Amino acid sequence: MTRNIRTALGTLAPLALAALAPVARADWTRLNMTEGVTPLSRDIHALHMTIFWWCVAIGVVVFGWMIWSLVKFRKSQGAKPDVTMTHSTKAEIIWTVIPVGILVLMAVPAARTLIAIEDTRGTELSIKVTGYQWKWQYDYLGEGVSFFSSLARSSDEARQLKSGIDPKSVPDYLLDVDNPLVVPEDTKVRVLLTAQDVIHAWWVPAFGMKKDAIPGNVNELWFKVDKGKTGIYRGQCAELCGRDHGFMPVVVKVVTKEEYAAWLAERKAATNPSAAPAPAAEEAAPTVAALPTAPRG
Ligand SMILES: [Cu+2]
Repeated sequence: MTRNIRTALGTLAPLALAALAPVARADWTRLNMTEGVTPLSRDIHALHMTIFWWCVAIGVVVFGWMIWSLVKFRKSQGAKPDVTMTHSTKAEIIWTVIPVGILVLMAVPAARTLIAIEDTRGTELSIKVTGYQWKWQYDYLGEGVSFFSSLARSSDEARQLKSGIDPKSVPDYLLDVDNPLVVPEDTKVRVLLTAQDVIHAWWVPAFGMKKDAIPGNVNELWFKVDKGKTGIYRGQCAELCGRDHGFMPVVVKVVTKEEYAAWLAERKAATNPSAAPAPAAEEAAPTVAALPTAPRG
């Protein structure tokens, strides 16, 4: 019997190793949650890793003990089952108190992070995000700037049935939009989320943030992208919202405060050209540009 097991193991082990070879070469960091580019995303990642290693330790102890017991007290070694034991108060207390203690220890850092996620004090910029089937609308509150953000035309053309366009030839296929959300770095941005038709969810993994956009309801989230982390960040609608759910990506362009001020002034002029004659627009521009660069406490 033992020889049979050894033969089977001898045959299976090389096969298992061969099957695992590509796994060993894989980029494991890509499987994990992203660390992101905001203080919150780093907190969430740290929390995730802490709880992960707690779980690993618990797994090692529980399975280690179990396997050791199976081997040590096997029948072939003369182990006899204890058929008289029906109840042990001591054991029940131990297996209740230890897990409760571990849960309390886990709850402390988790509660701290959850509170930080809800803390929108000190917001510097508020943007209302409205989900539609199947696009996003961004309203810069108090700035009079508002626009829609839809799937980029190159992706939209390629996705049509029998378009003849190879999706692989389209850069950022299904992940690009016509008008990205533009925000400044190192600025606390509050996002107010709602929807016009059905439930959507606004998700940017690098910001560690995902929340439902619900019709008739306003949800809130915030992010503050680290200084020096300018660039394009991509996300998705994360709530199945209908036929084209997969075709309403989120793209956030993070720029410097100066670039943001210039972009906002340009956008305001483009939004309302008749209300702002040329000289007035020129006068207004420096005021707008001065706002985000002003020193903050
Ligand atoms: Cu959706």
